[in-house]
Amino acid sequence: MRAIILSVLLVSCYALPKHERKFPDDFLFGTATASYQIEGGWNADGKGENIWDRMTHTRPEVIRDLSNGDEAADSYNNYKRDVEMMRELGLDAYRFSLSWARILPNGIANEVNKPGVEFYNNYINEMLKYNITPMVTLYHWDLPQKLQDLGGFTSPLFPEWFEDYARVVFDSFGDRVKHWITFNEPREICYEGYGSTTKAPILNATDVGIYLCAKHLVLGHARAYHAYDKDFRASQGGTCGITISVNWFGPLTDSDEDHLAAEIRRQAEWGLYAEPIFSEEGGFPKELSDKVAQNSKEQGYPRSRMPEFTEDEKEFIRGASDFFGVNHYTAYLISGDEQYKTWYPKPSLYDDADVGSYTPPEWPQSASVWLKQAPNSIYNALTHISEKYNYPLIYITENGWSSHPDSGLEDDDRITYYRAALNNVLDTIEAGVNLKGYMAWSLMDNFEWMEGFLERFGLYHVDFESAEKVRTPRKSAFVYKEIIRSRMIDPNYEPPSRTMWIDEGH
Ligand code: PNW
Repeated sequence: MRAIILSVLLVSCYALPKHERKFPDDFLFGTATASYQIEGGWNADGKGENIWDRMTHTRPEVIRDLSNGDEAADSYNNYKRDVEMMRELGLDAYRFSLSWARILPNGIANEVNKPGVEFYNNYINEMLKYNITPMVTLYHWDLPQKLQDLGGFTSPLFPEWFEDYARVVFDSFGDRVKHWITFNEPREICYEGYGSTTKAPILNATDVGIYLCAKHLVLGHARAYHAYDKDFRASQGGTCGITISVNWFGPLTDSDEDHLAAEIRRQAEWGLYAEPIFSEEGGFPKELSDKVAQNSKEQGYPRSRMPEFTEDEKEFIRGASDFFGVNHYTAYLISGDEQYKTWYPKPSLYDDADVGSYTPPEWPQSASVWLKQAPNSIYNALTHISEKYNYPLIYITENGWSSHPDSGLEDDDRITYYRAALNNVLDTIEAGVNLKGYMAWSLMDNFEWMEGFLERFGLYHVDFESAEKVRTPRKSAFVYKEIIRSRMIDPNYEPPSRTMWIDEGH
């Protein structure tokens, strides 16, 4: 009997050659962008100042090419062209973010900026005209400066500011938007923005910044989720989740030491934000919080640098998400061995974690130092979080590859990356992961934060020198279009020409 089952299994696994496997019909294929990276119009029509406006205007030297997002790809004026590109690709969905200060110039919900709301209405309505499902992120890193002046994410008032903003947003767009993402990448907000100098507001409060931010961010997420659940879901019928960056952190060797090191690194990278929301127990991850408590004591702090949640808060946060949004790009191999450790400020997150990391030199390198093409990393990351958190609904809300600005339109390295990633997505679905969508980062080249315009992630090239910010499809755009159309990955597909078209029905 077992032999029969085994051979049936083998036959069904091997029945389809890899390149004939299909994505399910209801699988959402999309692309992603973020407000500050594409919109421009930094002070147009009543928009308030945000932390990226402030930082790039007062500290231009922190951006590698001294640029800023004042104009970016000018989607504020080019939104119809953006939607035309979505139609060219044949997208099912488009993920974009709202600029908080464009809607609430002071951050506080006392005054709504009508033209800001109007802009997003136009963007959304234009997508819906062509059956493109909007997936909307409320916060992709552009905090209103006024709220930063009051402490931003370190303020215990942050959760209520965020809930107030979320209510305005649900109220304004929720009749048409059914996929809400509260925050994009808590790690990048909290560690990079508050615990180091790699994102605005470059606070560099290495000891407590990240942990204070993590607590208030997670509480803010839960407040927005419950507001939606209680007051909007019944009439609007949508879903609300969060997007966390989940790269894969596996053990370098099979030793117990490396397994433990990898677990601690995962807690430091994404467990801090996922554990309170998706775990049964709730609260911050145990091993890491024990380490921080112990270190804090030795360092003379009167209490742990990592704050705690009350039991009521834990209860409020636990389960407060309809799906797990995953941004995934790469992998690292983690070790407890001293030879792999590097220097980190003391005290800080990575000093607390105290593990080393390694990436094999043979993994292909993109234009971004941190981004290499790692084998099987989507499968490893997604099966891991599925097992850990009882198979939540997952969307990959970002995945993509960067090239150099002068690398042209023939982006075969990006095509190789996407094909490998999407084959790995199919492996992941076959393994039983409840994965329902994939958003490529990015629809078009955009302002890549501290790297300015020096790293390009677009399926479409953008000519930032031109007044119209002309968009031109790269070869990868044609390949992605064919994957979406056929729901298959043909390893040999060559676009017949480089002239774009819109298929009937799009
Ligand atoms: C994401 N990492 O950031 C952001 O959501 C986007 O805004 C950004 O443009 C895109 O990825 C490309 O950088 C990340 O170090 C930044 O692994 C860093 C990492 C991952 C994602």
